[in-house]
Amino acid sequence: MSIVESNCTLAARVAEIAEVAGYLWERGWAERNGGNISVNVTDLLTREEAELPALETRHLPRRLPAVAKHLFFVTGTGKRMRDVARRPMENGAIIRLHPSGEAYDIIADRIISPTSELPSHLAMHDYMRAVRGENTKVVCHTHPTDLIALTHHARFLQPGVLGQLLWSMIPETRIIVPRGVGIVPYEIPGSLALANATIKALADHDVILWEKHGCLAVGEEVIETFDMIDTLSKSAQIYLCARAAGFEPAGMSKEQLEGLVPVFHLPPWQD
Ligand code: 2HA
Ligand code: ZN
Repeated sequence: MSIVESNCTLAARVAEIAEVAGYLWERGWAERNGGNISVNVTDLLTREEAELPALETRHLPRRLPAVAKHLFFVTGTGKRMRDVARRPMENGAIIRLHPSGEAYDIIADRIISPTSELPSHLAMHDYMRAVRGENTKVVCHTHPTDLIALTHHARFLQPGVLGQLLWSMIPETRIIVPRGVGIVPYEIPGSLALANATIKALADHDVILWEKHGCLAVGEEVIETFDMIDTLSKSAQIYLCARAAGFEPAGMSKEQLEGLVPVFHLPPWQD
């Protein structure tokens, strides 16, 4: 029997992940096996479920003390988001970190190898747990065409430039992504260099763009990470539509952007 058949709280969380996986595919952000999702589910498993025998054990490239003994749902390597949407437990796995934080067990439902980005995701969960506390449970990575296109321009790789531009396209972006976007220069997918640069950027942002690769968002709920990326993508589309129509969009003025801060209780922008 699948673990989600006996645990309706876990089943509800996995259903949310499946729903968002479907959105990533429908948006055209998840070609083939593009993208990956991990969610900390430690609070959702019973003691007996958390102690299920290891189906397989694997070592991690570095010790992650803040998530030792934690449990995660992670999408599988080589798995397609459109398949995660339909059959999440056949395209993802529940893993448990060892008390040492140096290895993990795959415990349910079957041996599905976690995403190639697992060491990066876990390093981010470890960082978030240590720095932000227990509520930031989700890491979602995907390949939004419009946002990736913008990372191909040197001007947008300068700190703050793309974040300000995307904010200035519609008021919602400033409100829904109040900490703006971080930019990480190109690194090999799945590498620790990419993970380390991303963790640095997460100190100031909830959404990070990886040059010529994709987007990564962290949050409390998987739907919240989707909403942030979706809103940024909307801004990118408005910018690109205006450029395709032959003009540079005016963008919201500094005053218009600053007017949102007290109304929506937003953190002010720091250059
Ligand atoms: O999981 O998107 O970055 C496939 C990827 C790697
Ligand atoms: Zn990717």
